Amino acid sequence: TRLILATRNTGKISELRAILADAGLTHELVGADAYPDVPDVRETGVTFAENALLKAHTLARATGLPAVADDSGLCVDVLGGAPGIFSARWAGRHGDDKANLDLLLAQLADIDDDRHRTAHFTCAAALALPDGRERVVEGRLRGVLRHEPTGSNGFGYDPVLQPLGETRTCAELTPAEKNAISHRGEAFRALVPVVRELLD
Ligand code: ITT
Repeated sequence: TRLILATRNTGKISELRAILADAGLTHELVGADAYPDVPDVRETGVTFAENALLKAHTLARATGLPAVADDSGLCVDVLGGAPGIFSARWAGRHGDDKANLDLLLAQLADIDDDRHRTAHFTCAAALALPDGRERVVEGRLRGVLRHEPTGSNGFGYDPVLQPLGETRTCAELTPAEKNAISHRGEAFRALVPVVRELLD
């Protein structure tokens, strides 16, 4: 059966395909771009979980198929958890990774002590069925924020987050290395048994 990936973020889609395939999910995975008539979801929730559920329900209702969604972001301790759910549009324009990253580094420019540059990525992974049933789980990746972007893999804030216990940034890890430890990997590996239980 088909499972909709309720996202238009190409970085997420390629990670999700790998994570879900590695976890043994055999459903045909179709991105939201295959349904251009479905309008962009307004992310009006105040938590990652709420926004992930909004996206999953919108696509499930519109397509009549089960849908999974990812709402994620970077939470910086010294900024009180910002950018958080606003990570994709921190500098203004939605999805401008370069501008978001430059703004974040500028905001942290005066903080030299690594103990005050701690942050984590959070990912909420939601499943929604056309009949309204829903599930949501979360994953986290903790790390420290570098002063300069390094590496060219991944997307978003990957070039500045160095996971705890790593000497490389997320953007220097291979996709498989990142998925093995990432917030997205943790959340979607936890969602797979739930997908199996509800869909099979
Ligand atoms: P969809 O709503 O279509 O899924 P989006 O990019 O708008 O795509 P979000 O609202 O969940 O998705 O925003 C996620 C942002 O958080 C993303 O644009 C990045 O800036 C950041 N982010 C999330 N996961 C990340 C990761 O694994 N590595 C780096 N940055 C990440």
